[in-house]
Amino acid sequence: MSRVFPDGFLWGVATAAYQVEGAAEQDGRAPSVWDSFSHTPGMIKNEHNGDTACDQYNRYAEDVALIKKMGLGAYRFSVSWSRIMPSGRGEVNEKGIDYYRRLVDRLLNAGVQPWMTLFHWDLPQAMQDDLGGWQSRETSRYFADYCRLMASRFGDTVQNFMTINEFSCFTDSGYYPSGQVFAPGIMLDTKGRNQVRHNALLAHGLGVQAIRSVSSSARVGLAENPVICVPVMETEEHIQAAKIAFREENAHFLTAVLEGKYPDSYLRSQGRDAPEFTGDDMNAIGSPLDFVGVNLYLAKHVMANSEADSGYSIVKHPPSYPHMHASWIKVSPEICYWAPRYISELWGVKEVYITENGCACDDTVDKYGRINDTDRVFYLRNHLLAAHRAATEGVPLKGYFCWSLLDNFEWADGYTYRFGIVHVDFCTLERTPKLSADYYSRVAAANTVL
Ligand code: PNW
Repeated sequence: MSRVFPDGFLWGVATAAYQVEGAAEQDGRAPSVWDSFSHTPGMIKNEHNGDTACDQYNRYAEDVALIKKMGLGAYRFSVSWSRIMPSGRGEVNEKGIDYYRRLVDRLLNAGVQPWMTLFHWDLPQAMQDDLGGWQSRETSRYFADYCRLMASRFGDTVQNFMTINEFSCFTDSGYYPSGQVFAPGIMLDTKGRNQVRHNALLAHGLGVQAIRSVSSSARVGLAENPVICVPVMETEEHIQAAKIAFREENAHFLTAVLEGKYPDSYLRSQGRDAPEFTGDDMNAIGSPLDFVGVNLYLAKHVMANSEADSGYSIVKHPPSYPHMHASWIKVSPEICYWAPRYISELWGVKEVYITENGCACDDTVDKYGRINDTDRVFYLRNHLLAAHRAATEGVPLKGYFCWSLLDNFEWADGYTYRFGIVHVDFCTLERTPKLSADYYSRVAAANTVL
């Protein structure tokens, strides 16, 4: 069986500002909710924070050189909003703009496409303090202003913009935590949570419109982590059930974005807790996109169930289900096939990118100073086989970004989980490519699963 990807398939790596940049107080950057949260005792494992992280702000040249050496075609990074606008609105910090200008220019000179995410969870703290963060629609409007600014400054050099990374991780986990608690770590009631979700969707929609209003060449998408429904087995009834589930389980995020409306079943199920919204909101939220990016980590296995009203049920992972070092990363490579396929079938999306996929491994450095992360290579190979299946069966999957370029600040887990294909020594900040970096770079060069 050929394992060659279609010509032009894009091979990239991804990171996010708060996880890699460091330089928390350099050149006029103001704190984000993640700075405050990580400095609150008890919120992050080992009281770690992103003050220094990988120091990419000062070492971006070295990191771009690594990407170039690996022969990759794209780097997906995010912009720290409070570096650009310290209060989230109003005054622009030109030194912040300059940093991303330097990064983008360096990438372009290295032949690497910059893929810019505008929001990866690090809301300016001032917007939390003054407006109540995502509880306020004002935040959505200010986000659009920030998007307009970035598109007007970078529309000539950056072709691909993503508005928002993963709605659930800064709405549900930030304002209605069940399990993981993320910034700002506030507990709302269901109605409040639903309004926060809506305001986040609105920010995305207004952001898309704002970018398009100043740049006719910009391509706009988002990077969402949908609930990834996969059939328990590939028979017609389970495949259909998982497809219905994919739309229903994502009703309040991806489905609303791609249909420009909340499914009736969602509004009915929320009853009096349903969000308040206008028709204009929904028109903005449903703004056409040039591509849909999905971050793929773990499956929800779905089976057809004629006894359930919905026609399906979700099967819990049995206790012995295999997982990687971070135990929430269950191994289900088929996510890289079913998510792109269902997205194209349900909504007619013409370009899908896997904007993140990867895993944490318990990496060790051997006596030669090498990190032979055969488990990460195993993980990548199997996920890439599933992506290859999609791309060669006619699903419009156009590229893959590995999470992550570097070991970095893994949110509430601090530095305890390593997701990089390049190892970072957090004492010296030295970068050492792992076996998986060698593997991934050969895959990209051959455009083939190896
Ligand atoms: C993503 N889940 O987060 C983020 O985009 C990255 O910043 C992060 O480092 C990476 O995945 C690894 O955690 C997720 O529970 C967090 O399904 C949680 C989930 C998925 C993605």
